[in-house]
Amino acid sequence: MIDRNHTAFVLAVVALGVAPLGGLADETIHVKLTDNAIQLDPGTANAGHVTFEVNNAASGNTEHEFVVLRTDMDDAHLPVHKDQVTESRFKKMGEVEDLAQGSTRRLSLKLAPGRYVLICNRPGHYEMGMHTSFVVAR
Ligand SMILES: [Cu+2]
Repeated sequence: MIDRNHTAFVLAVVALGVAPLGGLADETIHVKLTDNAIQLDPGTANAGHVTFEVNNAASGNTEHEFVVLRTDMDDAHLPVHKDQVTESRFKKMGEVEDLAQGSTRRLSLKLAPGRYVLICNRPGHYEMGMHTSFVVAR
């Protein structure tokens, strides 16, 4: 009887270790920063720990950055002042700054379900198209 209980206990522990627990997903989003776009693969995530692996794929020797804002706004219609999105109007979740052409950096965030906007806020880059929406599901 003791052996049988022990086996059941071990099996239960193994099952917990294998099964993903709701809300604790750990996902990686590949982010490609081009001169006029931000490309995501995949384009959505589940709530929990999300790691953005951000690559600056600029054609020239251009530094980019990557900013995560929490907002329901359309990513194409954010408030702009002097060629930059007014970040102070939003809840900023995190960012990667001064990313050199060709390099990759990781940004790990704990994200709740909802809508986010991802931008590069180097002067003029948002207006050149460096923005996209990002949805975090439950
Ligand atoms: Cu940029």
